[in-house]
Amino acid sequence: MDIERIRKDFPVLSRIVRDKPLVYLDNAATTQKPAVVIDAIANLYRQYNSNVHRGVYLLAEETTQAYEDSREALRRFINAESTQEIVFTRNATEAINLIAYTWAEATIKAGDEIIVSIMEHHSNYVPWFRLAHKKGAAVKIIPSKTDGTFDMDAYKSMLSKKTKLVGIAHMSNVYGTINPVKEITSLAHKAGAAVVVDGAQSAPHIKIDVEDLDCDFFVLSGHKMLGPTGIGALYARKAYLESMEPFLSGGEMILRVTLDNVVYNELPYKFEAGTPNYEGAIGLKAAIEYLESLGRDNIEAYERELTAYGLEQMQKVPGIIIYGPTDPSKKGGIIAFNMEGIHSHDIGTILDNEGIAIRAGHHCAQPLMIDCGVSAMARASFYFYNTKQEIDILVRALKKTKELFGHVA
Ligand code: C6P
Repeated sequence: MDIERIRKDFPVLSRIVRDKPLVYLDNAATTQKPAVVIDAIANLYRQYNSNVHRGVYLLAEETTQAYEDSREALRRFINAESTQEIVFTRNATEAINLIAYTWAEATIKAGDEIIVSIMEHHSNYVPWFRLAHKKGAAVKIIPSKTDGTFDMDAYKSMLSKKTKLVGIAHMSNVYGTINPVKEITSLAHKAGAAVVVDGAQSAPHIKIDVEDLDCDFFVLSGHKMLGPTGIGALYARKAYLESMEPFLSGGEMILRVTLDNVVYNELPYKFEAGTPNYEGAIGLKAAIEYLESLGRDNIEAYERELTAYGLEQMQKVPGIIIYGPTDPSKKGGIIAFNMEGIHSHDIGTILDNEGIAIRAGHHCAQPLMIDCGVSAMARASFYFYNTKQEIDILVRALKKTKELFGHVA
């Protein structure tokens, strides 16, 4: 991994902000885009733009082909069996809502139980909470262990015949914990429950094999893996998609409409009503190819090294409190923290003055904030284009923050 060369592929990384070189450490929120992604989108509009699956002219064929090539790229990326199992959505949130409003709506009954972990992003919590409320079902929350890892014993004790669904983040967007989803899935299946894996944070960083994970549903967001915003995906086993009612209806999702009947389209189009975001899909394909060209094992290995270095260096900052595992083998490149006596928004503002972009707030994971007894955290999150030098800049700025607020703490 020649990081200096790789960084040149990302135009925004050479920006100067607040008179300092940009240090972008908010990759869990969204990632920056390489020129190949930007160019793929510009090229679509300059060369061949048309609607997909409709026209019979050359431009329409080209755009349709590019859109479907993206589906195939994503199938390969997560090792799904068939492109019929890949539904394009706006993002991970929409993919989870699709499951909630179709399969879960038809399946979950009064007295049933849905199990989620305390680490879930609101996207994998609120839809289940709402559904349970509507149906008279219950949501059970798996705690995490004191080191921020998944509590397997607690999970096992919650599983029962009542469990219909298990929703689990593959990688926590706060703790960075990588959860043992294969084991979680296997236990859920033994109890007769379906499993939704939220891969929004894992797909950009670790190799995904939905066949091996054996999950029923897997969701991701393109913008977190170098792709454009507004494109994400739902992977679902074909048998599930076949049994599910459409989520949205209108154009594209039908095969035939008569005066008194509607025949739904084949998979996956039954779930893609309206003109899809083919621009986003085409950008996402370029992102996937870029990630594959770097080598996903190389990305994983480099990020593990970066995370280990970040944990080691950040722990040296006086008064810092780090949340989640401090063992780099148990997590991805996400480090959430607070500093004694300093609000995370103040940390974010001071770092911004140094050209450093991090996120501060509740990270759309308020149940976890409550569990940690805080209302907010600061969070640095890395991607393969970050460097140890950038972590040094972050650590220096954190020490400066501590000095500035020293009298308060
Ligand atoms: N987390 C973060 O800063 P969308 O917004 O649909 O692209 O992704 C939702 C989502 C779902 N699951 C997990 C684990 C996530 O981290 C996110 C998005 C961002 O942490 C934005 S809130």
